[in-house]
Amino acid sequence: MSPRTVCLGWHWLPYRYSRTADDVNGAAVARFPNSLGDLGRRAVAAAYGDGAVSYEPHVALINFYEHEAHLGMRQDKDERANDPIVSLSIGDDCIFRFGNTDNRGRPYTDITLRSGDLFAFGGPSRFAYHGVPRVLPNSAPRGGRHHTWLAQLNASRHRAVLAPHKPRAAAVFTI
Ligand SMILES: O=C(O)CCC(=O)C(=O)O
Repeated sequence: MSPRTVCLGWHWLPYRYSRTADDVNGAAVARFPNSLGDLGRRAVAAAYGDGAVSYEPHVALINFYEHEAHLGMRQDKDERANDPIVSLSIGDDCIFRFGNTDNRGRPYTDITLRSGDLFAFGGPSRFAYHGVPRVLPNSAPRGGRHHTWLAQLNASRHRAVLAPHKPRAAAVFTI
């Protein structure tokens, strides 16, 4: 079972973004809130230093995972910017699999993300394959896992040069 996704700012369809939810009901996408942009900037500044204050995310993908939901290994390549991704977890713990930039398999690192954890990844790790093999049911009081994924869409069209080695560790911290 896949997570259910709602987008803010831009709607993500596999392989592209649009301003309307074309594969759902054609409705205009809800505004991306400034507060999430601020949170993303603080996260990127904490992970990468002061140079990150120009971070300007434009889209949030909010995933809701039922207990059985999982997300296969993927690379986030549909943005036009190579700026970091910021992930915020609320609710049940999950196993987040953070892989390499070459393929869906090993080497990867399994990290337990808990409610309130922020995870930022950019630089040589920006195009690392990643996924959620499982949620740990009932590890939070209300069940299920909400997850918000922030990305910057509008910088240049250049892709990051992918590092041929295992990505450097990204930052995980709790708010
Ligand atoms: O839910 C997560 O922690 C990962 C979400 C994700 O990788 C995505 O939406 O592309």
